[in-house]
Amino acid sequence: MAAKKATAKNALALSKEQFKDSIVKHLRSTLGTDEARANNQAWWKATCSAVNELVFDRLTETSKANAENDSRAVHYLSLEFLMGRLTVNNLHNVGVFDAARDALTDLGKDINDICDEEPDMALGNGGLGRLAACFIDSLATLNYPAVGYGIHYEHGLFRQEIQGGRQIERPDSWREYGNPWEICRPESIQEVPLYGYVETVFGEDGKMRKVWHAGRQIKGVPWDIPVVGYEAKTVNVLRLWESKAADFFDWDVFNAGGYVDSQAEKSQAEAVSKVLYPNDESEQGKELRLIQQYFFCACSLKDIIRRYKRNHTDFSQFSKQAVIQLNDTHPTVAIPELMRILIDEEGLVWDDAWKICSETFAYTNHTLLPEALEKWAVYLFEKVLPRHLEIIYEINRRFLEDEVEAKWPGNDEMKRHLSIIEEGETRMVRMAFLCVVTCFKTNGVAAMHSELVKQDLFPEFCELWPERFENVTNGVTPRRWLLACNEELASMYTDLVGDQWPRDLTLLSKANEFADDAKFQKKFMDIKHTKKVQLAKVIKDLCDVEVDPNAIFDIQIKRLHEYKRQHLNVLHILALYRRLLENPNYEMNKRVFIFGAKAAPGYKLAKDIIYAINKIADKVNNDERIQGKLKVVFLPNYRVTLAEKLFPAADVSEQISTAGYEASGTGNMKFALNGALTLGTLDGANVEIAEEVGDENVFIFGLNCDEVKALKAAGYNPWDYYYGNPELKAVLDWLETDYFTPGAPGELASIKQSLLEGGDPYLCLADFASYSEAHIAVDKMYSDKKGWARKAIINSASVGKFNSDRSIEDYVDRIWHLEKVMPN
Ligand code: TH1
Repeated sequence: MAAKKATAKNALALSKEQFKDSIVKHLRSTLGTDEARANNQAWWKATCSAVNELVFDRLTETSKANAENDSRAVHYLSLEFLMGRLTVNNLHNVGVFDAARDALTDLGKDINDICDEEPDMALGNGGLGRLAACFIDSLATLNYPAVGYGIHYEHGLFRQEIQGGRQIERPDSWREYGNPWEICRPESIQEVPLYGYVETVFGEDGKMRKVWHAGRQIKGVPWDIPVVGYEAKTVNVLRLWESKAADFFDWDVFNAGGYVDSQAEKSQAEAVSKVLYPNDESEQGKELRLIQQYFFCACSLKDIIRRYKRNHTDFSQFSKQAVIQLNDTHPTVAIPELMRILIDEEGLVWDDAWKICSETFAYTNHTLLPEALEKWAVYLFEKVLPRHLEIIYEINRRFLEDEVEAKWPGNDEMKRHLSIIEEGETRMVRMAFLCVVTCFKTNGVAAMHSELVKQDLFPEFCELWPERFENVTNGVTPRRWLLACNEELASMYTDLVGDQWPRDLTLLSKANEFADDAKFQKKFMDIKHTKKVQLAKVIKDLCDVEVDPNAIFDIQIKRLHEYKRQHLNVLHILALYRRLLENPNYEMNKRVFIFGAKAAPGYKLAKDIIYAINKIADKVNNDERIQGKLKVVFLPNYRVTLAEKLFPAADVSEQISTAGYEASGTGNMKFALNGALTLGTLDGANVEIAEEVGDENVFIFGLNCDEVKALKAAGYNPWDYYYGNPELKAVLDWLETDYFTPGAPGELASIKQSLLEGGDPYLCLADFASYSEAHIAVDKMYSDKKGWARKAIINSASVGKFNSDRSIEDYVDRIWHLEKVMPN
């Protein structure tokens, strides 16, 4: 025991005794209870309040330093921030985790039980939202002036229950009983107009002006969440907007005697920030979603401008002071909104306003999937944001008549092709085009993805403006994804390389020198075993399935989507099961296949795949003939807090998307960092992970991106693979029987159908044989204990590049050009 720990240093750090006093004081004076009566919830809140004495102080110092320096800042606009829990992370970053743990122990409490009281802040769907959370952590750690802007959803991503094997969605209520981390800022409330019409008026000077007469007004109430950088020098804010009925509106109706009507108005206004849309990478075109987007963009821009105006009387310095990063196209409406403010409210002429916008906004693209590329119906825009539609038309007119005409003179087909407005039965606004036309930079999120963004998504734009396109490979914060979630491995690394690795993750490469050292290997694999024992207990509690910690833990955790191919994993599990049934002596290491995934509520096939996994798990786990060699586990309600228990316990990381479809992936990085070996396609950041850790330390299989394109172009026929591979045919046919759903044949048939009649759009059948062989290689390799340990160590030691601090420094160098500000 008593291994050294990487502990953030902080001059303000509390001793154990001070921490104890502070917790007890807050139990009494903040929570209105005492040590004898307090429940764990109260203990948790008192602990948070004790840390907040430090955190809020740093928050104030940081905003003072930024105001005094009048520093350039990045504003990260995102509809999603998947923060997870904050307590353990903040304790680590402030550098008082040990003091808090010991204080609570003295007070008769286990810090794990206390921290388990915290609900996840699940204000995001998956990778895109979690990336935003890692980025604001890194921005604070690196002392960059930054504000995250988003929506204060009352309900985050739904809680998933599994009933009879099927997903049921339950509302998430993360702040039902109050959240000690957030601060309401009524002094910064903003008003947001909606609907109505546009009037053209001529001033006395003869100049034409546009006046938007809104049909409704709602107000945005900001809630600030402190973002504590490592060692807590800088504490930035995440500012989340909650929608409320505008005061005057209530009063008007109320005075007219319409008390009930005013309540209806109120609930309409409050609906805007009520719930996060649960669709990952599929766009739905719902009016409320457009209003959500506009609502938070309008509030955020007003906030940015208010802060700018404290030190400036005109807009000439605006784009020097502020850069606005659009996290995918979801906040694109901020572009016409800034144009509207500058022209209609501030009186700038078009060209000046346009110059400011095109120097202020930058856009990150996160996907190439057609169904995720946002388009809004023109009629919807016209109804909700009539003035913004006019502005978009004008942006488009100038773009087509000036830029496109100059490059491709007289080419009307090219104009149609590149127009921000898509013609057709329902005319649509193409949000990604609006971004690329406006923004000074457009970036993809992994090297391969950024190339595809240029070649496949925006080839003509890239011809027009090659200098606008960048890559910034994603990253993950080592504070949450190693220091906080894997204490054991974290302290082993601190013993080895000192306590600076949570900042500079490339320091871990020192462990490569010990990859063949028997003692080091044993220590490393003992930790892996410990984490597997801990996970086995979680699995027992949640699923009532016994799993052997000596088995290979093979994990696929991510949103459920056909392109991510959880069903390819399922087909292989069925093949293994069949082999075991046919040959009880089939040689293999014990294997546990673990899944965690939420399906979008309206995504039928995704839900069917969850059902199939659960039904197959029931059968396999209770089949004595296979002597426990194979187990299948579906963990319900996958979320950040569960992820923190899964990454450290994994042997194999399943990253099996069809090549060309996963923009980056970030789970792949967390797995490797914690010593799991990637079993994956050459897709997204897998490519760069393989580069860093070496091809011999990953299991790559399947078609590459060019081969996928070529096969599709040649006319892919899944039936060829069905008839050509008897094992594949057998497992697909199995899905149609009632073997896994006794008495109800056909319940799993939709999967087979999508893969045959449905044309297998993601080429599961084409990659099956190669995937199956890769699994045999995994199994063989695992039998060589030393060989496996060596590879696990090399993986963990070699992924320093995927620190989100590195991603942020890339954004700063290539796009944001910020300077660090050191608060006092
Ligand atoms: C994800 C990408 O699928 C993933 O590959 C990437 O690592 C991650 O973003 C972070 O860059 C995306 N999530 C969403 C969610 C929505 C729309 C598009 C994407 S792309 C709602």
